[in-house]
Amino acid sequence: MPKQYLNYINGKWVTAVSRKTFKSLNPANTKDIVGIFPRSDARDVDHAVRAAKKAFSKWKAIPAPKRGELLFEVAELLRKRKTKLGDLVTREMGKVKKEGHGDVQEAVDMAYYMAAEGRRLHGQTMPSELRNKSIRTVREPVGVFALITPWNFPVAIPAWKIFPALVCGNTVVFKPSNYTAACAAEFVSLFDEIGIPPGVLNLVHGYGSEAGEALINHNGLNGISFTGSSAVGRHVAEIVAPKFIKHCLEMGGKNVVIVMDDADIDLAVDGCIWAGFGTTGQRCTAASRVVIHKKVYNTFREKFVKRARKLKIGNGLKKGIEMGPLINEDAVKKVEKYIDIAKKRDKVRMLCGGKRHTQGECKYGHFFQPTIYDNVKPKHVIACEEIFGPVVALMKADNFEHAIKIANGVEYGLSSAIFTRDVNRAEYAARALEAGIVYINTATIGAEIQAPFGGVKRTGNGHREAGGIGGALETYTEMKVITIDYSGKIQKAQIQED
Ligand code: UN1
Repeated sequence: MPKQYLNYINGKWVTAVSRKTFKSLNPANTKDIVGIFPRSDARDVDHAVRAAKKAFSKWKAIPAPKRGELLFEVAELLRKRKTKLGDLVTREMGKVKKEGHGDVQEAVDMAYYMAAEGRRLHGQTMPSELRNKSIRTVREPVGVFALITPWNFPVAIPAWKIFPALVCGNTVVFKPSNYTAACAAEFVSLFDEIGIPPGVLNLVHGYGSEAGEALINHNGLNGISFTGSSAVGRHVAEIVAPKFIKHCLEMGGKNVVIVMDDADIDLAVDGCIWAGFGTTGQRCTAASRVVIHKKVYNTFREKFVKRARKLKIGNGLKKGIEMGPLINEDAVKKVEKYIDIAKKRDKVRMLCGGKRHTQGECKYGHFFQPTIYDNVKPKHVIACEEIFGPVVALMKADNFEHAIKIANGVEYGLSSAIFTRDVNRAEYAARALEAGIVYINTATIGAEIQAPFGGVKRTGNGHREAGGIGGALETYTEMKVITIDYSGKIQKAQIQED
């Protein structure tokens, strides 16, 4: 029997008002039902937002180091449950076991990091132009934050948002993807276990079109953080921007790896296999374009295709499997749509893959072969649009400048990488690439949580996740300026006295 899960509102586990439910399935074997969840609507969302609002003043009043200590307890539990929760990530989301465990590890890292931020949360002091007057800044929580997360990092991305939001003194309504609702529920249950005060963290399960839509439309929010597609991100912005509430949007990517003629080719191949086909290409940081210097194009292509063909596809819980399934049937159809466009409209040559993988046990899952295209041009659709699957476009560059031009010729700007042994070129590329993240001699994926994470152009709207000051803490706090004039006079800044 699949496990029955509930919403978590005001410190209690409750059903949806409608009593309706939905299921989440194992994408490697859709006969395996992972869990049954409340299908929430506007009424459940309203209960959760009210609970978060009610809890806010008390939570805000707890000193930040003490809030951090509570989060530290969650970090300890999370670390102890890593194997169990990591296996669940693989079962519900499909990424291979090592990556499932890595997903939880990223959350553990974030938990400890943000718990300790409770003892920092620094402001600044600045000198006044007047005597006997001091100026400083302090960080204050924003209020009730709605956190809407995708399925591709079912524990890590919620952790990126929940830990900084809470340590800064905000209260939260968390709406995870319906595809990875069990991971979200197990994660939230850790906060319940350590006794987080009621209403501080609320979990509402459901569909984006129902619970998600109700949440972004709720008038009780002070902030919202969303990770997902650019289309949905735009919709969120259209709804919340007129209300002037903080909205941090983390969206798509069309990330690039540049391979220069002086690169260590085997290293570059390794990096591109990991960045292109790790997590079955379903990372917003995945490298779906590889721009290769013409002198090494053929060598790289041969080695890369050979490696991709050998990747072992299957249920990620099994030993030796290197690539799991796509998340659902829609994702497979989306990849197939791009394969059709590449063939019929852009007439690009496919080097390998292009089909569903249905051998043996895989017939009950959403598996797809690693797919590589040859000599793709910047105008081709597969070089411009985010596919979110195991599809990589190889592109040829005449020289370094040309490679940078191709790299920057897309509407997204999250992650990027260059393989070269020339330190000057590496530094030049690091400055010239239009992206929030640049890697030198390594893959585009695997950002560490202590660094700010986010992108430019269509990828984001100017906020950063993760990291401390200059990163997530900016999103989850409002800066307040406090000035004390201890001169006993009304001194006038900027005014010249007669
Ligand atoms: C995402 O795909 O939305 O840098 C996040 C990485 C991971 C996070 C990816 N740490 O690939």
